[in-house]
This record gives sequence, structure tokens and C-alpha cells, in this order.
Amino acid sequence: MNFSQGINERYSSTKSLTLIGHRICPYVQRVVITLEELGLDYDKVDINLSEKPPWLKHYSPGEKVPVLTESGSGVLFDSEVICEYLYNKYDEQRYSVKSLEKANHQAWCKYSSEILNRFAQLIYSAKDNEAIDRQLFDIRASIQQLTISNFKTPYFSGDQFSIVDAHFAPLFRYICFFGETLSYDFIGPRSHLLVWIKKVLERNSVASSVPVSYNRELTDLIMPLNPLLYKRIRSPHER
Ligand SMILES: N[C@@H](CCC(=O)N[C@@H](CS)C(=O)NCC(=O)O)C(=O)O
Repeated sequence: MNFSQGINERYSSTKSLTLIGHRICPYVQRVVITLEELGLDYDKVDINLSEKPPWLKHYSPGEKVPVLTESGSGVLFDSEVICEYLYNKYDEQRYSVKSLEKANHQAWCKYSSEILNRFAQLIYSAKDNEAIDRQLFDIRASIQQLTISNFKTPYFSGDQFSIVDAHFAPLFRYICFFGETLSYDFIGPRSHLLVWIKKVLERNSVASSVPVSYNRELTDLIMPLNPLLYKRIRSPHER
């Protein structure tokens, strides 16, 4: 029995693709969006990250989600790698994309991960007001870099939604959530980035990649992890 059969049997999954994920994880969202965009049939199994199943370490050395299993093929971890694999295997248009453009896409996907990781640091590591402010400032600076970048609209490559949009989608969701709840302006007025963000967040695959109670679930997640950030989210003008 191979690894992927093992997971499929554990969760009585009948589909060829099974995504091991978490309800609101931004990295998992990227894979859900990609699977939806490519019209693939899959099962999603959400796990509790505070009580990780013991088998997770066999599939993902950092014991992180997402993990994707494909019966007959094997198991993959890491959202960037999983999305790249899926696009390369299942998107017919991807074959015509030139290698330089593919490499350029990968670089942008990596940049989106850098900013996403800063948001993770904000939630998990910035435990006093100074650290929170510094982290917000750094995130804003990385996003400002984006605003001067030469991407097209409405999506990153123009009219076609691409792997880069799938990578930025959860980041855009964070920008909206923290921008609104902390009354923090990450972008500034009149940026063409706003067009891109709006268009991506409106997309069906993106909107349906999180539960409708996403904002409350994210707030509940932050509460025990970072009580000060939680307080600032609840009362943004009180310090
Ligand atoms: N670089 C990884 C990051 C994945 C990641 O950090 N996932 C988080 C959930 S949002 C996780 O599994 N955390 C569990 C842990 O760190 O213990 C990816 O892109 O897939």
C-alpha cells in the first residue's frame, strides 16, 4: 500500500485527489482555489492543527498543511509546489506558457509567500504594541512595492486568472481583514492594486475557498494566540 492509499483509506476518500487542510489556513486556500479553477474533483479533509494527527509528519516534514494526495501518484506538501504541480499537470493552457513566463510566475508566487509569512508573524510572534506596529509597517512596505510593480489588470496577467492570482488571493483577504479591523491603510488611495484585489476576491473560486464565518473564525483563532492583537482588532482606536 502506498502513502496516498493510506490517507484515502483513513478518511474513506473515494476521489483520486485528497487535500488535507484546515478551515481558514491561507496556504490551503491557494490549493482549494487552484483545484476549483482547474475544475478538478477532490475531497478535502480539515484537521485540527492544535491536535495534529500523528501520521502528518510522515507526509509533511514540518507537520504543516496543505498536503495533497493523488492516488496512484503519491503525496505532496507545500502550497507553492502543489499549485505548480496541479497547473502543470491539469491546465492545458499552461503548456503554451513560455518557460521565462513560468519562472516569472514562480517568482511572484514566492513574493506573495514572503508577505503572507509576515502576516503569520503578526499573528503568532508580534506580542507587544511595538512589535505589532513594526510588523504592520513592514507588511505595508512590502505591499507598497507591489503597488509600483508592473502587473496588468484586472488579473496579474490581464484577463486570464493565473497561478499568481491564486497565490495572492489569501494575502488580499488578509489585507482586507486587517485593513478593516485595525483601520490600517496598507495600500493608499487610487492604486491599481485595488482593482486587482477586488477582482480576485470577487472570483467564485476565491470566495468559496473559506467558510462564510471566516472573519469570526480568524478572530477566534487570534484571541488565544495574540491577545493584544485581538484587542486591537476589536477596538482599533484604543491603545
Ligand atoms: N510553506 C508552507 C506553509 C504552510 C503553513 O504554514 N501551514 C500552517 C497552517 S496555515 C500549518 O500547517 N501550521 C502548523 C504548524 O506550524 O505547526 C506552504 O506554503 O504550504
